Amino acid sequence: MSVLPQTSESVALRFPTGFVWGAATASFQIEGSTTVDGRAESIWDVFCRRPGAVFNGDTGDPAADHYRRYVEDVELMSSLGLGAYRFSIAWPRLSDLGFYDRLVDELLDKGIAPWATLYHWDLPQSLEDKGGWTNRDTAYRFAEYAATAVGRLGDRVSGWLTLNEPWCAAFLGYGNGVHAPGVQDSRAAVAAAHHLNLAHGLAMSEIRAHAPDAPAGITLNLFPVHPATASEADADAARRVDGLQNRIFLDPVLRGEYPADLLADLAPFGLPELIEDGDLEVINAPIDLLGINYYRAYLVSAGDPVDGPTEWPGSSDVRFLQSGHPKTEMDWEVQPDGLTELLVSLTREYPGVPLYVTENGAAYPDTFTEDGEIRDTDRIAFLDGHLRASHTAIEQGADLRGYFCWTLLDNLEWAEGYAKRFGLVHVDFESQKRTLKESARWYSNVITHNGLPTTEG
Ligand code: IFM
Repeated sequence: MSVLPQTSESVALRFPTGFVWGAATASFQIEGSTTVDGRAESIWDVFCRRPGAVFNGDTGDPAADHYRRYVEDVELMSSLGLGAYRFSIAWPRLSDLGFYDRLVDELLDKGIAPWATLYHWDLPQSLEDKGGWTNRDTAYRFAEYAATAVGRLGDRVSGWLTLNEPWCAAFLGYGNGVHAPGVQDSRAAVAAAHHLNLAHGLAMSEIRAHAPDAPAGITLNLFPVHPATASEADADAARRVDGLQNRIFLDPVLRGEYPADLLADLAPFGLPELIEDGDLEVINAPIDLLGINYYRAYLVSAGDPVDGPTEWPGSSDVRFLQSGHPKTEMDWEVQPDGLTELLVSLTREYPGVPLYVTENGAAYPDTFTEDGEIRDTDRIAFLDGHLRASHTAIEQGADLRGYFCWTLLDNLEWAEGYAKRFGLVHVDFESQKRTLKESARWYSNVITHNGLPTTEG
């Protein structure tokens, strides 16, 4: 059976009317042009120059050259029928936001709703020189930046997200050092996490001031966490990982408190002392939507603590196990059921917040056929499975309002460089030629029909 729904009659799983269909990107991963129009240096520019930090010594140039080719790229989005486009604003471009002005106008011109993320990891290096996210002051500088960016674009942006995946910024950036700025210090990672939470809350108030009618929230990378066995030790490992990955952001943002067990786990790393009077009220500012980036679930067991840098402060004893599912090129297991579980449990545990999948997608070793096509049936199966899982979640009561595929264009996959391709659209980084993968056409059909075919193709 064809993977493409040919007629509306063949569409079995229809999504709710008004469901938002989009694709997501991030500034540093696609823009290139890192030294033009007054752009300042970011922590990722510096990190990319560190020998061995990024695969192949790749850097933010040329990326997908989107800064110069955005008109062509918006045309591509339009040809796919995207209803929304989630991009991020580069804080280092604060002195000249003209590019985003033009991008937003171009999107609106083509009938595509612009969704903007204020922070997708490109912190100005000048702030890192003062301690970066370990310095509480960075949260206040972020609020100033938010005021300027939202003041400039707030009349036209459809949805705002303060932060993308603060877990990565804190625990990969300052914990195991795999991401910029490459610090390896558990106390620093915990401080970064709290200051990112504070930055989110402060920025929410700037969004309200400058774009009072626009829905706004935060995007978190969330994982269902399961213990490998029924043992107390494994259950405790799962509890700790769930705290460090999920509840450390969900609970202060949506409940106005850090969970008691997490506060105790992170006491040796200074979390209680970081929290000043009034912080939790700021962080608990009402949000209109929660963005969820979902890639996989975790299966964990307890083991012996491991020495050395870790992204799991106080939990270096936890082992992450395979559960036997097929894997993507990132070596991540394909677990669509985890998305259903996550969405349903979020609606149950944190009721009242509309949910959007703001990222979901997969890297595969795309190859061209002789006729110049990329038949990425593995990516289509991945997306199909996760959309079915999203639909099941809606049927089970999850308040899911939209889905943004990660990602529009092949790009710089952070420390993995250009080697890992997540795009719906193939990019030849030398010629900058764009080629639609079969998944792009498949996704376009899903959007057109607001639904999926009866059986997986
Ligand atoms: O490429 C990243 C993106 O920047 C953040 N979420 C996960 C993606 C895939 O690793």
